[in-house]
Amino acid sequence: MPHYQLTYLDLRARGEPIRMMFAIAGVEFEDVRIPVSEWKDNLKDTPFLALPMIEVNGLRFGQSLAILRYLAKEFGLAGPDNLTCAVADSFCDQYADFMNEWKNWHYCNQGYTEGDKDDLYEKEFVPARNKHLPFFEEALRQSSTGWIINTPEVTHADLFIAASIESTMRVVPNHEGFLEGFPLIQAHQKKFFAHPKLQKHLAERPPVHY
Ligand SMILES: N[C@@H](CCC(=O)N[C@@H](CS)C(=O)NCC(=O)O)C(=O)O
Repeated sequence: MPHYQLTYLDLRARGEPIRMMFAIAGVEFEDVRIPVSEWKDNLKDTPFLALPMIEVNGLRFGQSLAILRYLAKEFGLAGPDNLTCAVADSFCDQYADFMNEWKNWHYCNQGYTEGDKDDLYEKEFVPARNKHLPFFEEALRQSSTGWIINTPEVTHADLFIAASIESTMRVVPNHEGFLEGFPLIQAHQKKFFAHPKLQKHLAERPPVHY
């Protein structure tokens, strides 16, 4: 088994799906957490001036979804065949597009940038939420297993979407209202967070802001 070292901020956000991947696979990894106050000082050693970054047997690479897909393939959590894996990838990319559409609001809301956070929330976050969440609700409506790609077991798409929704809900002003009108996504959150192999990680992870 390679030595895995994940470097990310002391946040859940883009690092937590990767940490949860290790937890569900039952694989040890080194969890390097950079304090948010030291974020920008630590970017120069990363491949794309951004975190997360993983080091596997001395090789470093970035981009959270590339990391997640690689690990899913290594650990047998990428679906039963390439086509299923590609569909899972498409749902991960779709949620990443969603996050990118409200990034300006998020950075302003967290105090990382200047701006009118209430205006950005109405103009950026709300329309993005109303556009993207129905895609995931519809996928779950078509699933007979309760997992997003209708697989018998969890895939990286379930993991990325459930972990990202959890982080998103911690930053939105109306936490519970975020999933209002999307009962199948709510059920998917419950199913994912009840996964037996996740319980130790959930009990032991630091209680960070998001
Ligand atoms: N698409 C990249 C985005 C990475 C990203 O934006 N990371 C943030 C932290 S969550 C960062 O370090 N940004 C660098 C900066 O803002 O200068 C990924 O998913 O890994």
